[in-house]
Formats: sequence, C-alpha cells, structure tokens
Amino acid sequence: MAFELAPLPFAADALESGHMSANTFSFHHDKHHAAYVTNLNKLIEGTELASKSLEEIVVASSKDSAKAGIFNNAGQVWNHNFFWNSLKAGGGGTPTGALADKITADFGSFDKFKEEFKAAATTQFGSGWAWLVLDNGTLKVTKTANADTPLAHGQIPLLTLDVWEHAYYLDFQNRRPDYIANFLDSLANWDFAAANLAAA
Ligand code: MN3
Repeated sequence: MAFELAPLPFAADALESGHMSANTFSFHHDKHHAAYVTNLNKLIEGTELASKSLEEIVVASSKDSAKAGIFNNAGQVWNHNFFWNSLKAGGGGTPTGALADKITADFGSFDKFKEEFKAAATTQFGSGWAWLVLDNGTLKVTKTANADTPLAHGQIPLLTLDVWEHAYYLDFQNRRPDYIANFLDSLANWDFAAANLAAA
C-alpha cells in the first residue's frame, strides 16, 4: 500500500499572519514533502518494507546503512507530517498546564527552554531539525541533521522546527534566527506538544 502525501492540517494561507506564506507551503508541502513521499514509495515497492507502517520503516531503515536512501525519505515524510502539526495560526507564546509545569521542572524556566531551543535550531549546521522531546521521562531539546529524527533514537518527539533552508528562504531569506524567533513567538503549536506529552 503506497503512502500518500498527508494534507496540511490548515489552509495553505492560514499562517500568513504568522509570517509563513502560502507560497512557502506551495513549495515546502506540495513539492518538497511530496517528493519524499514519491521517492519513498519507489524505494520500498516490492520490498519487505512495503507492508510496514511509516514509523516501522523509519526505525528499521535507521539501523541498516544499506537502507540510507529509504531512511532519508521515510524520515523526511514523518518529520514533515509532524512539523505541519507543530504549527498553528495564533500559536507561539507560552504553554499551559502539565506541559508548562514539566518544562519548568526540566529546564528551570520557559525562558531557559527557549534559549536552548533557539541555540539548537541556530547551530544545526546545514540542513536539519530542532526538537522538544521526551527522553526517558525528561524533556530535552535536541537537533538532528538532514532526515534524522528522534524516532530513530528511542525519544518521543513533542514539537519540531524544520531548519532546512527550504523551510524559511522564501519568507526570511538567509535570516534563520528570525525564522526561529518567529516560530516561538507566533507559530509553535503548544496544544499539539501537550497532547503528545499526555499520550507519552
Ligand atoms: Mn522541510
């Protein structure tokens, strides 16, 4: 059963007030994300992975260097599905409830979390991702290169930011730090992160 490109969980122009344009989504979702799905389907067709779930393919291919091409595409399909849900119109600001308490307990303060997240997202050299994850019961900020994903490392992702240049170039050009600050101020979907923590 071939994978299909998951639709965006909002209209393509829904985040324009948050400085992520419909033009960005027309490339990032409709071209980049779509290409990962197409490539993944080609690579797994007729193999034992064709009947597996996306999560199973990510984990299995991460452990086999001969399957690096499959991992790169499966990881990017999964990471982008997760990223769209990490965004929302009118997002950003501070979380509430159990997630807020856990961030304060594990980072010291929400401001400390923000500092760590900004540092991870800024210093990921080249393409990759910044994450808030649950790692053995503790919240941590991590960064991964290219298609790598916390799923492959036994961590539970709560929220992510794509820091590949294709994610921000149309709206922010080379200004990655502005794109990161804007995500935390205006787009981060704390409801999604809270739901992921509750389900963990
Ligand atoms: Mn991307």
